[in-house]
Amino acid sequence: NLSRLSKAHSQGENLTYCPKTSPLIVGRINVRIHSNFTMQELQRKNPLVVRGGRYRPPDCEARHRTAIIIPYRDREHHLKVLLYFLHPFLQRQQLNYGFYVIHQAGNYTYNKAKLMNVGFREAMKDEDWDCLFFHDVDLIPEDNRNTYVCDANPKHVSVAIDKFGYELPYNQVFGGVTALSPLHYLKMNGFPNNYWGWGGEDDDIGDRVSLAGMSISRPSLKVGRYKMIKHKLDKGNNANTKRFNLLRKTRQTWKQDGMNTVESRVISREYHPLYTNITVDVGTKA
Ligand code: UD2
Ligand code: MN
Repeated sequence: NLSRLSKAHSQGENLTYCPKTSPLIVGRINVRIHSNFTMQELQRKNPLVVRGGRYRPPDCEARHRTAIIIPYRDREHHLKVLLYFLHPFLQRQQLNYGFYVIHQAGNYTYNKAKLMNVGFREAMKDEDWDCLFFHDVDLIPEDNRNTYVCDANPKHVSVAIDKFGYELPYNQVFGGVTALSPLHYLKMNGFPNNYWGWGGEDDDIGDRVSLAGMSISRPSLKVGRYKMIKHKLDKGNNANTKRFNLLRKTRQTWKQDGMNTVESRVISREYHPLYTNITVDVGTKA
């Protein structure tokens, strides 16, 4: 009886834990990118998702609390498609989850990694998440056995993307979708704040993982499969020509630049039915 169960939930009664492996998980998903539906229809398809894009399984206590953190600006179509696929995907894994869109205000050069630092800080204000999934808005998972939970080490999740022929493009790659626990995140001082424009920040983050004495874990190519929605380079996100110089210095800079120095101003926090939108002013290059 669903109404009794959700009542039990809201009253904080003890539900028993969900099984270790969710019986609802389906394997391979046939991802066909389209957006001929309205946001209202999408909400109706996800009746148990509550304000701000939060969800808990109705009939058992989730074993994992995962925040999805999406760096964002001007990708409305991609966000709609991602919401369409990711909500049911996560519900089938019986997770307690929250969906955060971190939107860079203004037209100044994009700074993805700094947005992620803000996303981490803001998400942790809401809940004691045990895992954070940093997730490009244009990557759609194709296998439901790719569980959105953390490993003992920082996890690079998007190992097999259609764009790269479903193979790892290079060994140290750490872009796309990654999963870190709050402890992992703080241990490596979060992400760099000084990468403006496209590229490099993902490799810096990968370097931080090893500089902080951790290693990269990965799912199998069979399960860590994604489709990237086709796109061109965005306005305001030209290739960062300084990236090679910055990358040479990560070893010297990672402790002085990161989560401990992120300066930004949250302009608004909006609780949409299927996600929380945080609009933030990340400033400009020094
Ligand atoms: C790669 C990485 C990505 C990032 C980027 C370099 C993979 C699979 N992905 O993606 O994680 O390291 O290179 O910076 O390796 N975004 C917006 N609006 C913008 C610009 C960016 O929303 O105007 C967000 C959005 O979530 C997007 C992400 O930033 O998915 C990465 O940007 P991209 O998709 O242009 O970069 P891409 O595909 O080369
Ligand atoms: Mn992309």
